[in-house]
Amino acid sequence: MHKLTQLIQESKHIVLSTHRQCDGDGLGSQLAMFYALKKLKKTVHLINVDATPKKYKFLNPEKHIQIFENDSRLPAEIDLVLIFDTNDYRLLEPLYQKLAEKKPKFAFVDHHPILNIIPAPSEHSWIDVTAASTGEIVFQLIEKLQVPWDAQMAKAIYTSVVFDTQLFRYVRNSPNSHLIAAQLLSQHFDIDEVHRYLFSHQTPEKMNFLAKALQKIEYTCNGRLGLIRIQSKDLLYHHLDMDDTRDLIDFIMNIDQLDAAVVFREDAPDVYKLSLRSKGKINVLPIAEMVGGGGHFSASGAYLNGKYEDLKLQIVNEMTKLLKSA
Ligand SMILES: [Mn+2]
Repeated sequence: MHKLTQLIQESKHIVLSTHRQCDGDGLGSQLAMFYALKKLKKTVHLINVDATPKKYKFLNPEKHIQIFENDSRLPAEIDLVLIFDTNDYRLLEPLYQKLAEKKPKFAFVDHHPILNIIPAPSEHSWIDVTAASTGEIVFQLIEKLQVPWDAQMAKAIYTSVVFDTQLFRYVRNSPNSHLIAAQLLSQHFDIDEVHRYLFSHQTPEKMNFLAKALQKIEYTCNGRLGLIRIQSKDLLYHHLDMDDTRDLIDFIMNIDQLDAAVVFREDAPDVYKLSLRSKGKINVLPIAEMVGGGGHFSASGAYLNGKYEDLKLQIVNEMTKLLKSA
C-alpha cells in the first residue's frame, strides 16, 4: 500500500480503467479515484473498453469516461495506469496492449484471487482478496493519500460497496463494509438514489424476461444445481441488453435448495458468457479458470466458444463432480 501511494504521488499523468462489461464496483472505484486525483492536481484520463450500462447513469459516467476503440488516440503522456476490480489484463484488451506500448507503470487495485494461467500482476499492484469490494481498497488508498472526502467521492465508493456486497449480504465475515459505509454517509449524498438505481431499476420488459427465464430453470444433481440458458433472441425480444441479465443468477441463488447455479448467456453465435455461483464452502473458481475465465471463490465466470450442448455437458459434468465432493 505504501509503495502504491508513493507511486501515485510521483506520477503526473494517470489513466484509470476497469474490466470490460464494467459493474458498480469497478466504476465506483474508478470514479472515486478520478475525483481524488483531480484534487491532487493530476492529469487523469478514464478509459474503458466498452460503454457503461445505463443503470449507472446516476454517476454521470459519460461526463468523464472515454470509450476505447481500436483507432482511438491515447493521451500523449502516461506515467501510471491504475486498473480496478480485476487483475486480469485480458479483460481490458485491446486497450491494455495499446497502453503497454507507451511503457507506463501498471498497478492493479483489486480483490480477486490471482489466476495461475496469466502472468502475475505488476509489483505495484494492491490485491486484497479479503476485501468484499474493490471500493473498500480504494477507500483506504484515498485515506492514505490524505485527500479530503466530498459527497461525489463518497457516493462513488458507497456504490462500489453496496453493489459488490449486494446491500451488505456478502460482507466476507468482516465489519469493514459497514464501517466504511458509515464513514462515507457523513458526506450526505442521496443513498436512496444509489439503492434505487442499483437494485430497483427494473422495467416491465425486464420482469417479463425474468418470468420466462425463471420458468426454464433446469434442475440437476438432485435439485442442487440450477441452470439457465439465455439466448440472444430472448434479449432482442424484450429489448434488453447484456447488463440486464447480470442479476438473474443472483436471483436464482435465492432458491433455498440450490447449492450452485450456472447461467449461459449467448453473446454471439457459438459465443457464451458463462456465470457460476455457489454457496458455503463450494469453490467454483477452479472451474472458471479451467475454461479460461476467473473471478471469486463463489462467483466466477468465463467467455466460451463452442456449441451450446457441448459446453453445457462439460460445465454440468464439472459442477456435478464438485457438488458430489463437497
Ligand atoms: Mn468487485
